[in-house]
Formats: sequence, structure tokens, C-alpha cells
Amino acid sequence: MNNKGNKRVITLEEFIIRGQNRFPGATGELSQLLRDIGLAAKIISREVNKAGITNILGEEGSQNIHGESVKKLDLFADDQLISALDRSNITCMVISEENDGIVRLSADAGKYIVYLDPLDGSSNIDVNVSIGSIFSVYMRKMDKDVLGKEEALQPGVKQVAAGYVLYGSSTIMAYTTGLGVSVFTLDPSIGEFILCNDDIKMPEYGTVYSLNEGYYNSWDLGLKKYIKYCQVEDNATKRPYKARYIGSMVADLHRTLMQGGIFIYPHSSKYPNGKLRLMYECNPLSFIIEQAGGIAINGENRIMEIEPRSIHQRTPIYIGSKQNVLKLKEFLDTYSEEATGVS
Ligand code: P6P
Repeated sequence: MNNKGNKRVITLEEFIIRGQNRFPGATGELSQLLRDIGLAAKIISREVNKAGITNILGEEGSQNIHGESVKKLDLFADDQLISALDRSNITCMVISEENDGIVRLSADAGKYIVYLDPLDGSSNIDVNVSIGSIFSVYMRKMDKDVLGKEEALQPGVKQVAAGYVLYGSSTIMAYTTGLGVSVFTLDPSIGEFILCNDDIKMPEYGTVYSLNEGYYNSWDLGLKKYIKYCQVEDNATKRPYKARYIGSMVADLHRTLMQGGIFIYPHSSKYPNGKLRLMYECNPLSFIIEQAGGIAINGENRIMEIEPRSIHQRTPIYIGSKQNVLKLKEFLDTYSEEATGVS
């Protein structure tokens, strides 16, 4: 509190430095990396919030590695984040949804590897629906003197930091370094991210389910049964749940973090391995949700324990409040092919 009894404003920069001081051997490099991402986020937020005015909306004309049309803001966000990381000489390489291969930065000796989804949910840009940036940070395995994919292919449990920026009605930044989840709101009048919650814990049980029900016919039996369970009236478990689906993973996950519930993107006939990417969507958001007390699985195993085979690998994901994910897992196990003999 300040001398007028008002709650003191803590900026992202101040909070990062405080966090650094909790690690006696800290060199300040991870703090610098997080500040760099914060700066890029402010610049991206400015462009997202005026996208309708400048000619930055619409498609850039090319396609990314996944055959998805690239929006101009996608490339702008990618450029801003990569150049911010490059300036500090502590990141040796970046893997981003917008680049087919590994992007080697000037700091060959940099100790960090950063995965980016520069602008997730970009299909929503033109209709003014919230979109987000996602980042995931690993330590380089210093015993390898050759920078390559084997350096980058580490399971999510090895992340040293992860977070997202949500460009919505306000711009929110949430991140974790393994000591809980901190959430900040951008105050555009002073250009600072201001701390809102320094150790957020999500509800253990939620009453919102979130998935694209358009793919219902290609779901596994267990998922069909679970969604029907969510829709049955039962006062004791506060069912039927609400259905909420924004179609922008960062927005759906931020709501799940704040209100509880479950977000699902399963495998389907269209996406046999799921649509969402393990390394720069599911691992970082799983780190956040687990740090806030939730669970994230691929239907069988913990997302963050998946041994990655490729940098753009996809995975099904079931993520959210502990009790909701465990209940879903019961249905998946009960009605699995093994249990029913039905494929
Ligand atoms: P669908 C956005 O394109 C995205 O990658 C995620 O942000 C979002 O959760 C998902 O795809 C939406 O996919 O198939 O429901 O449109």
C-alpha cells in the first residue's frame, strides 16, 4: 500500500526483477528474455488494436507450413517477437509456427531456446475476436555444440518459463517460471503491464465445457458420452454445464484458467493427431494450467511428458480443472476401444 492506502502498482519489469532475486544464482538473463517478450507484446497489442484502421488486416498471401493462410498480423507478430529476442543475445534459436524450420539467432552461444505461436487464433483477426501470442522457453542442453532439432526436442516438463499474451477487451499477459502463474493487464495510458494476480489458482471444479461440437460425428465414443454427461441436469454437480467456444485457444484457455472448466481439442477424422501443436500451444498452456492447479492430458498421458518427435508435432488435448479432466478421463477409459472392443 502507498501512503494514501491505495494498492501500490507493480509493473511487469519490477515483478520480473523481484522474481529473479528469489534465485540467488540468477544471472538476470531469463528476466531479460521475459522483458523482451513483454516489449514485443506491447508493440503487437498496439497493431492488433488498430488493425481495422491500417491495412494490416487480411491475408498476406502465403501459407504457413500447415497449409494455413498467413494473415499480415501473423508475420508482424512473428517479426516483433523474434527481433526482440535476437537483440538480447541470450536466445540461440526460435521455433515458430510461422517458420518451417529452426530460426538461428545471432547468439549461437545463447542459453535459451524459445518456441512461439506468434498470433494464435489468427483466423479470428478479421472479425475482431480475441487472439493471442504463446511462448515456451527451454534451456539449451549445453553439452551439444551443434544447434539442431535434437536441442529443441525437449518434453514440456523441461520448460523453464511459458506464457501467453491475450489481445482482447484488454491486453493480458500471463506467465510462469515454475513458481505459480502471474497475470498482468496492459495499461495503455502508461504503456506498462500492471500486476493483477501474482499466484493465480484455478477452480478445482468448473461448469464450462469448451470444444468445437461441429466435429461430433468423428469423436470417440467416450467423448460423446462425456459431452452428453455435461448436458444432463443434475443440481448436485451444477449440470448442465455452459458451452463456451471462442475458437481462439488463448482466449478459451484464459477463461478456463479464470473460471474453471475444461477445454478439449480431440483427434478427429480431419485431424487424426489433433490440430493443436504440442511445442508452442499445448506444452506452454499446460505448464500454466498445471501451475494454477489444473491438469492437461492427451487422452492417456500428461501433455508435458510427451517426448516430442518433431518441432511442429500436433496432439489431442484435454485441459482444465482437475476434477473435470479426471471425470472426462473416466469416460475415455470406460468407453475406449480396449474396454468396449468397438473401434
Ligand atoms: P477449429 C486457431 O486457428 C486454433 O489454432 C486455436 O487457437 C483454436 O483453439 C483452434 O485452432 C480452433 O480450431 O477447428 O475449432 O476452428
